[in-house]
Amino acid sequence: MMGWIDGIMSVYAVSDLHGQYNTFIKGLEKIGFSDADTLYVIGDAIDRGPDGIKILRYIREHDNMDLILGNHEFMMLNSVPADGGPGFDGVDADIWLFFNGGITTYEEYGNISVEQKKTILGWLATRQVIKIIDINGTEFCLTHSFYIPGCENKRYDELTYDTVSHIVWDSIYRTGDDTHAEDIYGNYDHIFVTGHVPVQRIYMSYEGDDDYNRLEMHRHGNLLCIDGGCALGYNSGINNGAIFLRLDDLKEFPVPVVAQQS
Ligand SMILES: [Mn+2]
Repeated sequence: MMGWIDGIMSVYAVSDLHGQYNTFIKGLEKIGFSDADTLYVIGDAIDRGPDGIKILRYIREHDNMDLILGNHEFMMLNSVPADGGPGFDGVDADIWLFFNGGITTYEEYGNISVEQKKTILGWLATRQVIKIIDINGTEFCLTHSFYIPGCENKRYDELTYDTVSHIVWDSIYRTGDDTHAEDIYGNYDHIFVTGHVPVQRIYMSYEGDDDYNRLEMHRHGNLLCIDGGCALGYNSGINNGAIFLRLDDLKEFPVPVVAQQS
């Protein structure tokens, strides 16, 4: 029934890698990821850490991996020219580069060819924002954060800016924030797999737990969050990293952030 018993055909999810390429590769090794498996990266592969573009290219070059758009890829798409040209004059350029750690990605992006830039941007613009997948009869909804019915399996370039913005930014955990959202997940039958807010922050501010060191998936009913806080980087002083989740049996594989070689 479940392929992983024989070492074949498992489906994994991970989110919020935030440029931590070495941690990403270490995680793939830890789960024994093979060509028969599938991996969904549920947004925010880029920014803050140094190797976001490298992660995007790695995902794009593997047929059994895909990216669901996060707010960081959304900001990038709305910052730089879609034709791979120089500069940044999009509506999100300021919040991306100067308030959300996009500058590291922009620097890395500056080192690839115009052709490679166009390829990456074209690929990003055709990624899905909400993805529904069925695994052994269980319906999973993969979204970076929020859910809007009717947007399932739609690509970024098929949705409006405002719709994508709500899906990738709004969160029930960002209390007091202008992207704070209603807890709507219980109204639906899917198991939601999301990222966007580090689990350590949820355990602290939403659960009132003062332990920053839980690199564990957070569950709230049918809403799962697997953002392990790679955004905080290496040597953060807390137990942060990536949480790979095997959807077949909901087994977690936590991977603390490892040092970058560069
Ligand atoms: Mn995010």
